[in-house]
Parts: sequence; structure tokens; C-alpha cells
Amino acid sequence: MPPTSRQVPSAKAELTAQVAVLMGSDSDLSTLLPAIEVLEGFQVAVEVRVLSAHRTPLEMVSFARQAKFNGLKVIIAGAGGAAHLPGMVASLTSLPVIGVPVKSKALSGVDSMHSILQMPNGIPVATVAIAGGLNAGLLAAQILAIADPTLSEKITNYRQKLHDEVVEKDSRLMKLGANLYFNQM
Ligand code: RP5
Repeated sequence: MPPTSRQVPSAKAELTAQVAVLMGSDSDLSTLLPAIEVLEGFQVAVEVRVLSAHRTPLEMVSFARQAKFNGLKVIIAGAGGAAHLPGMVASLTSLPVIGVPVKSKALSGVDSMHSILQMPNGIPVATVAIAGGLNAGLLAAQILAIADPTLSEKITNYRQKLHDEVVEKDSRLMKLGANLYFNQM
């Protein structure tokens, strides 16, 4: 009996990204890289794009309006300065948008943070800390994990590792004392 389409996963289905990581400029990439790496470490497929609210607004609109239709579940958007990308993308899709304020040269990212954080009622952006790319990736994974027990287990393991590292540091600190511990850091 020939396999049905349900039995044979299509190449497209396997490649469909669940999370988009957007940035206003390629100069933001180092801030967003931890998000990409942590998601890929959890085997979450990621689509990475440079889309500027100011320099390529029409491409940004087109991407955001198609995002849900293209199978994306969560969008991470990082930008710096007059950081309109996360809010504008959030205005164009009902997918959850996580904003990452990029540390700007002039104002150390406080401008980016306020631009992303101060959204009007009705159009939320979940804003992480300035340069908080890693937490943006983790938050996106946690959102996906609501409906994905395997991913949920990977996040639990990730947190267990964090826990174990701190316990190990604490016991080493108690054993060595603060001065010796500090000198070995
Ligand atoms: C923003 O302007 C970008 O998100 C970036 O953080 C900032 C500076 O961009 P570049 O001049 O480095 O391209 O749109």
C-alpha cells in the first residue's frame, strides 16, 4: 500500500522554522547569536533575517504579515537606538513577539530598551534585558514547550545544569575561602 502524505513527513515540514530571529541591522547579530545558538541547541528550527523598520520597512511588513501563515510560532526581534522593529512586527502579527534591546553606542541601550518596552495597550512586546539575547531564546523555547514535552524536558535539563554549576561553585567557595577562590577566578 503506498504511504499516505500523513506517513511521509515532507521536506518542507521538517525545515519549517518555528522561531524567527529578526534584527534591524547585521551589527545586531552578536546580540542575537546567543538566542540562535540556544534554540538550535534545543533542536528548534530558526529563521534568521535582517529586516529594518526604517531601511527596509516594506520587507518587514511583508515578513510579519506572512509569519503565521509560514508556520512560525514565536518571533524574536532585536534592534538598537530608535528600535521600532519589535513593536512594528508585533503590530502586524498576533504571534508572540520578544523584543531584545541592543546596546547602542550613544546611550548604552537605554534608548533601545525604552523604544521596545513602552508599547501601547493592545500590542504587547515581551521585552528582555538590554543585550538579553540568550533569555529571548530561552523564553521562545519555553513558549514552544507548552505544547512540546520533549522540548520541555530539554529546558528542565538546561536549568538543572545551571543549578548544578552554582552548587559546585558554592561548595568550592566554602572549601577555598573567598580570597583563594577569587584569585583562581
Ligand atoms: C538599528 O540601528 C539597528 O537595529 C542597529 O542596532 C542600529 C544601528 O544600525 P547600523 O548603523 O549598525 O546598521 O536600526
